[in-house]
Amino acid sequence: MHRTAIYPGSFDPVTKGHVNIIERGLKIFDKIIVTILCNPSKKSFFSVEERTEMLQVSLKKFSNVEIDSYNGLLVDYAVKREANAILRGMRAVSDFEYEFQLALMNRKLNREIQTVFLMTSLRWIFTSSSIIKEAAKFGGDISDMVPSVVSQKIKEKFGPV
Ligand code: COD
Repeated sequence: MHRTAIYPGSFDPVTKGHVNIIERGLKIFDKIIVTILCNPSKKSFFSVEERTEMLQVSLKKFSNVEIDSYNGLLVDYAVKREANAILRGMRAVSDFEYEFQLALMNRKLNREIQTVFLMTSLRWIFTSSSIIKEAAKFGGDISDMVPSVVSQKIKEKFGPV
């Protein structure tokens, strides 16, 4: 059986923490579709086009990863793409409550699609797109926490880091 997972997120921007989850996910799934969706509680910094481009460059070494974006419900998208699972990453206990709510709501909306959680590598436990943007805004060096294309793009937006 061919197993496809959707890895959904804001990816605003993609970080090495996200890449770590994708690498781990590829040990379980034959294909991962990394999909940019709208999180209504977050105001996006990069456009969908910019985020797509950063994901494409950062993930080009993986042949069985596809990048996409969707405007709507995650479970509808998963059905449309005939995916078996939703892949999510866990950093710390602080992620748990939100991830739990999201997984249970998605299960209520569609009982067939399972959510699979993978733990990040210890190295990326404090890495988040939000903290990276905050540090970069005030001149902090975030270059080792994001793929080089992201570091470059952030420099263009905020000036040298
Ligand atoms: N290490 C490991 N995992 C990480 C790291 C890290 N350093 N950083 C982030 N992650 C994980 C996150 O825990 C998450 O699992 C995933 O990577 C993506 O993270 P984000 O922050 O880019 O994405 P989110 O959490 O904003 O994504 C939320 C969605 C966009 C998926 C959600 O809002 C959604 O599904 N929207 C569409 C509407 C919908 O269907 N909503 C749900 C039902 S109401």
